[in-house]
Formats: sequence, C-alpha cells, structure tokens
Amino acid sequence: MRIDVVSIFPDYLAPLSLSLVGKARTAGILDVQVHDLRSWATDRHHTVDDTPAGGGAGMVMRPDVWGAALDDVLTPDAHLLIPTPSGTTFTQRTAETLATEQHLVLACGRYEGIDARVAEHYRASGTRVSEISIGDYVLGGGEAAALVVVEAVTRLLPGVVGNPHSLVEESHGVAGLLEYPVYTKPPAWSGLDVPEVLTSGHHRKIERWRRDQALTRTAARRPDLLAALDVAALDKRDLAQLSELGWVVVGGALRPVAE
Ligand code: 6GU
Repeated sequence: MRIDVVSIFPDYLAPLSLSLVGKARTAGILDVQVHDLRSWATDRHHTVDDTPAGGGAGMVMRPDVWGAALDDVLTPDAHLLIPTPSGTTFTQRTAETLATEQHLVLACGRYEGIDARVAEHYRASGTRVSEISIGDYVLGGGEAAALVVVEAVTRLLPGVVGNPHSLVEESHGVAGLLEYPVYTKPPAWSGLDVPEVLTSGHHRKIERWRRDQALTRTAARRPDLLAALDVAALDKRDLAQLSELGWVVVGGALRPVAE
C-alpha cells in the first residue's frame, strides 16, 4: 500500500518511522511519503490560509494551495481522506475497508478546516473522498488523526501483525464485544493472583471465562455495543451471563432490565 500525508507540520508525522508502521515500511509492505503543504504555496510568505468567507473566528485553508498539492499527489486509484471533526466516524470497519486500498492520501487541515470546495472538486472529478473523524472531541489539526488512521490500517495489512489470530479476538473485532482482560507471569504480583481458571489448562473453561469477561466489560463500559449486538450470535450461556448483568432480549435486541 502507498500512503501520502500532506500537512503544514510534516515533523508531526515522524512517529510513522517507529514501531509497527516503521517495520511495515522497512519490510516493503507500506510506502509512506509525508509532504509539506507549504511547498505548494506560491507567495513569498508561503501562505496556506485566509479569513473565512462570511466572517467568524479563525482561518480557513486555501483551496488553490490544496489543489496544487493534491493534483501532484493523487493517482487515479487513490482514496482521498480528509480528517475533520465534522466527518463520519472512523471505526474498525473503516480501517478494514481502507486496508484493501492501493493508495490513500491524507490531507491534514487545521481544525477550522479546508475550504469545502476542495472535497467537492475532487469528488466531482471522480476521486473517492472521505471526510473522517476519529471521535467526538476536537483536535488542533488532522495530523494526530492521520497517525491513528495509518496505524489502524497498517496493522491489518497482510504480513504486518506476526500472528493473524491476534486480529480475531481483539476489541472491536467482528464479535462486537470489548476484549477480555489479559494476564502474564508472575502468577502472583502485588497481592493479586492471575485468575485460577487461566492456569487450569481447561481450554473450554478458559474460553467461557473469557467470553463472560468480554460480556461483563462491554456491559459496564460500552452498553451501546451490547444494544447493537446481533442476538443470533449469542449462545445460551451468553444469555445467562447477560441476564446476570441485567440485560435481556426484548423484541430481538438486548436491552438493560429497567430498574
Ligand atoms: Cl479527524 N480532526 C480534528 N481536527 N479533530 C478531530 C478529528 C479530526 N477527529 C476528532 N476530532
């Protein structure tokens, strides 16, 4: 996969040389190029923004500078991603879809945003354009979001994660549950023991315990995920555990028992 990132803070993307993403690049699985938007500015001060049409606070990034940059960086098969708090939510499903692409181009703007004509123009020209948000909070710019997107996508590329099985049971996987808690050695630490079942060697009991823990965690931390769960994917023991947690099936969906 090829990923181009365009930003006025190219140094912000330095972590893309580290850890999992850095290794994917070294292994030749991923080609990442970071570009300074200002190199496409034509005036003496390398201006990239201007005051908002219609008035208001802050500055808006100029479409002419972005257009020059994107005309150079986009390819016919590229998917243009514009990180913005007003975008559609980036989820694990988004990462899975993007991991099948040949070429991603991330256009990082400051949070007041890029002139709306940029997305409109490239959509009209046949480029796939997605405006994406990484969550319901406001960042100073798209760079941190770009780091998030690149890491989430890269770990799904074939050959990046050593054991592909670790992609299966994780939080926000297809089961729609949060991951169960994990433990390692030593068996006793700070007065706390590794749960006995995990050292029992009973693989079926371990599997059941982990599933119950995943359900318990999801009920406590992300009840929205339980409410969206496909009830058909739940077995009798899931339903028993959920009932202990105060969740029952009502009209084909999980609902908390009213207090
Ligand atoms: Cl993608 N960009 C900015 N500036 N803020 C955000 C965001 C993106 N996602 C959540 N907040």
